[in-house]
Parts: sequence; structure tokens; C-alpha cells
Amino acid sequence: MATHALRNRNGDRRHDYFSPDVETMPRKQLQRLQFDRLRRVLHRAYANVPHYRRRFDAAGVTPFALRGLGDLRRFPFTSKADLRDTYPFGLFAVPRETLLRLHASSGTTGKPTVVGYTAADLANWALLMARSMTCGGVRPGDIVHNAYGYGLFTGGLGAHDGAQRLGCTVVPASGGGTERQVTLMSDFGATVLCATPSYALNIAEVAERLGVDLRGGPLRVGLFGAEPWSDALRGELESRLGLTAIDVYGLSEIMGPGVAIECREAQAGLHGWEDHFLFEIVDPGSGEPLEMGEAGELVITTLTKEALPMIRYRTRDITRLTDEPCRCGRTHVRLRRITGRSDDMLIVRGVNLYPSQLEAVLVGLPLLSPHYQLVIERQGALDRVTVEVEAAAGAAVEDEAARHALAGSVAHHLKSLIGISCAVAVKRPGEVPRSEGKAVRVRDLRPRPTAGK
Ligand code: DLL
Repeated sequence: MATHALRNRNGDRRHDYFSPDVETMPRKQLQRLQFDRLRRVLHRAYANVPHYRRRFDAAGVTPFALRGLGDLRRFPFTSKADLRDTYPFGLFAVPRETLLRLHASSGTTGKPTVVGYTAADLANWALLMARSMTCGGVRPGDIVHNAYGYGLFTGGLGAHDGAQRLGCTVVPASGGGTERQVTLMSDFGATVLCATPSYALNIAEVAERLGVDLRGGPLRVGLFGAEPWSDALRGELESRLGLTAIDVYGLSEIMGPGVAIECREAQAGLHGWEDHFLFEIVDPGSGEPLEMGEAGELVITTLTKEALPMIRYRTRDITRLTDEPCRCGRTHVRLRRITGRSDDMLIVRGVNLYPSQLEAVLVGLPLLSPHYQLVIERQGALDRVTVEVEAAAGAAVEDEAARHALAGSVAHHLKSLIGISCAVAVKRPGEVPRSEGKAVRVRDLRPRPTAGK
């Protein structure tokens, strides 16, 4: 499929990948484009992927019956289990020989999920990432320090190709070796940092320890994503790194980074690129579609993917959509900050909790540093949750009694601000493991059920 040229006709280099034609398209026109692309993708999936054909047939729907965008809800969902069941290449709609690249998720249990891209898919991805970066305030000529992991994870190469496409100088740092990263950022004069928010925090901390002032330098924009994070952490990263922190969202099954991003003008909700993806929100329990503005599980259908068309993919990510006009003028819907995944939700003494909600409280508290983990243990028939959070460097908490007192006050804040009662353990500076990619927020120490039982 041909990618459409998005360059500004006025030759304005500063906004190379902002295309008013597409990004501020009136809704009626956007819907016509979506319908046309949806029909084509459903036909392709039905004709080329036996799994989709079986599922559509079983649900009694065919692409021929599609009369409007609303008919999509009659089609069955696709889930991670479908990718696993057809491992490795069963959902591909093109011959394997036409794939130019594969990525895969690590897969904590069982097989990884494999995703693939044709030449056109890679070109579209780079273009959407270049568009996303433009939306977040990155410009041609920027020095992009890319600390997303390179490899099977889509973050590294996804951001890399987009930045290159936009005309930036990319430093392919990947994750890890943080002291060296700080030196390179300072020596090369990085203007943009791409990283998970937790790794960006690690970088900020190491820079402060080394006495390298990234705050006062040319660093201007941070493109942070791949894990849930809070506005509190945004404030922390903006002040410690001296940049505008932009939330970027994506997932391998749909493409990788660049599915949605905040605009620099508003930093309020992530514009989802509706000319390439259809977004729905459903009730995570029943799967019933929810109205605009209601919180639920995000479901995405790809409109232009060749290799791996995804029909109504259940992301498990919890968010809301808004179609309120945005200050930046873009008309594409916005996703509210993703609170977490439905499968990461914990129930602590009857109260639903996402780790990112905890972060929002912990970041603002004095004497603490925003490094934390939730530890879940089994105690008799009950689960016991402990929040492990680190004391700030320089906080006078060397003795046990001081840490105990601080823990008590943190527990009180958690109870009064988010209504959860749980144990709190204050750790010494440096004791909570640092992230070099996606942070591990939950340590589940409960015994695993034995196979076969
Ligand atoms: O994390 C792609 C990515 C790379 C996005 C770099 C942004 C930046 P996966 O490894 O497949 O792909 O993980 C996707 O990560 O379903 C969400 O649960 C979570 N996630 C991604 N971005 C955000 C975000 C990449 N901005 C899964 N906020 C998704 C919250 C996010 N969660």
C-alpha cells in the first residue's frame, strides 16, 4: 500500500511531518476514509488469514455485509491468546518471504507474541513515528538520544526509524550503561530524550550524582512511554531534566510506538492516529462498547497494516477517549493517560489499585524518592501487599525508628488520598532496583499454582 506524502507543501522544514490535510481533517471526511480502509482490511483478513475466516464465519459476519463503521462491533475481538495460539506466523496476511522485519514480546509466560512488517508497514511506521515526534515538538535537526531498548522490543527501532525519517541525528544508545549515556547526552548536546519514564528518572538521578547538568543544557523534549506513568512523575522529570515531557503510546501487536501521542501545545491526552487505526472503548468484563468519554478497555483495529492486520484487538489498556477540540487544532480523538492494564490491577483489601495511582501519591511526598515497588505475599489465606519506597538521598533515615515513622506517614497518605490500607517499608537510598527499560512495579512472591492442579 502506498504511503501518502505528508510533507507540507509550503516547505516549512520546522513542521515537516505535520500535515493539516490529515491531522485536522473534518470528522465526516475522516470517517469516509476509515470506512474505505476498514472494508479493505476486513476483506484482506478474511481472504488471507484462515484464523480470521474461521472466527468471522463462526460469528456469522462477513466483510461483504459492512455498511458503516458501526457494523465493526459485530465482528469478533482478537486477543493476545489468538497470537499465541497461531504462533509464530499464523495471523500474517502475507507470505513470510515478504516480511522485512520481525519483533516479539518477551512473553513472561509461555511463547512470545511475534509481529511482522512488510516494506510498506515499515514505511508507514516510520512516517507515523515522525508525525508523532513532530506532534510532541521534535524537529528536523534535533539530536535524538534514543534510550529505548534495541532488539526484539519495538521501542528502540521504532523511535529510531521515525527520528531518522524526520531528519534528526539519532544516537542509538539503547538501555543500560547509564553513566555513559549521561556523558554522551552531555557531550553530544542531546535535544531530545526517548526513554521509558522510569529509565529517564534513572538517567536524571545518575546525571545529578555525576554532577552533569542536563537541566541547563540544550535538552528540550522527552518522549516517554511504554509503561504507565503519572502527571506527578511528569513534573519530576520536567524539572530534573529541564524538558517538556510528552507521553507516547503504542504496542507491538498494533505497530509499536507511535499509535498515539500528546501534542506539545496541550500535553493533555494522546492523539490517536485515526487515519491508520480505529479506536473503541469496551467494558473490560462484558466486552460491550462504551460511549465516548467512558473509561474502559481500549480496542484497536488497524486500517493500513499489510502483514498483520488486527481486527478489534483487545489491548487490556484502560483509558477514555475524548473528541473535545484540542488547542493544537488536530481533530483526531485523544486517549486519556493510560492508567494501567486490566491484568495489572490489584485488589488491595477490596480497593482496586493500579501501581501508577500509587506513584502519583509517592512522587509528591517529601523525604521520599520516586522509586517504588509493590510486593505481594501470601499470608495464610490472605494476600499481603507492601509498598516499598525509597527515602530521598540526604533524608535522615539511617536508623530504623526514623524509617518506621516515615513509613507510618506514607501509609497515612495512601489511605487518605487513594483509600488503600497497606504496609509501607521505607528503603535506604539506592535499595529499590533501578529501571533500564520497563520498570518492574510489582514483585509477586505468592507461590505459583502447580501445573495440573
Ligand atoms: O511498549 C511500544 C512502545 C515503545 C510505546 C516505546 C511507547 C514507547 P509493547 O512492549 O508491546 O510495546 O508494550 C505495549 O505497554 O499495551 C501498554 O500496556 C504499555 N504502554 C505503552 N505505552 C504506554 C503509555 C511498547 N504511554 C504495552 N502509557 C501497552 C501507559 C503504555 N502504558
